[in-house]
Amino acid sequence: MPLVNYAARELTCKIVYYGAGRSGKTTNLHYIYDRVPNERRGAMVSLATHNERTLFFDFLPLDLGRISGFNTRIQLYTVPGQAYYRSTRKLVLQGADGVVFVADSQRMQQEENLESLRDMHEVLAEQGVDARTLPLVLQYNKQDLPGDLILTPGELDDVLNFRQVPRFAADALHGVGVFETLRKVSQLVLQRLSAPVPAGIP
Ligand SMILES: Nc1nc2c(ncn2[C@@H]2O[C@H](COP(=O)(O)OP(=O)(O)OP(=O)(O)O)[C@@H](O)[C@H]2O)c(=O)[nH]1
Ligand SMILES: [Mg+2]
Repeated sequence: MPLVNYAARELTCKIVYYGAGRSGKTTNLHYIYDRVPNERRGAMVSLATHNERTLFFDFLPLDLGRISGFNTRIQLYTVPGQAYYRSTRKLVLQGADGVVFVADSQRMQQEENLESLRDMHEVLAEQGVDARTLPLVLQYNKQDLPGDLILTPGELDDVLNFRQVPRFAADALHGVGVFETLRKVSQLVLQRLSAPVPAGIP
């Protein structure tokens, strides 16, 4: 759930970039950090190994300004994609208000994408989160690579997009699709906040 401080009229939401190792999660955050004006961003924290694999997580706080009278902040996190960091992924995903699943578009990475998507659903289930209600956006990254190496967005939909959630083709290295993805997931998270509570829920 988002952190709401009614007295100070502040709202903080957590968005997690999930996906297999080397799919491009950290690259998304670097691109965002580089393009957002100074006064709208906090320090980016990256805990990585010497070869730039995420070891614990990346963290980037952004200030969206006033929305409906609340000073609104979003905190972006990435998980470490490598299989053996599952317990860290679980910690980072805890309390997420929205998720961007970054998929590697390369043909040969589809097993890894599926495994990571499965892992995400398992972790959410362990945390008692209904994955169907969590705002989710898919990003088909590395679409800049040669056509014979990658799947098209339509083909990736068949492999990964069972829920038919919003998805964006991207080249995070050059920023294509990066802000579109961020804008969409933020919009879904904020929309959910203002949605009326379903009948029957105390
Ligand atoms: N060609 C291309 N390369 C990309 C793109 N996005 C990321 N990369 C490269 O892919 C590699 C892995 O990117 P990262 O952002 O570190 O991947 P990650 O998902 O954070 O990986 P882990 O931290 O191990 O989970 C790096 O060499 C990036 O430069 C893209 O859109 N196109
Ligand atoms: Mg990373």
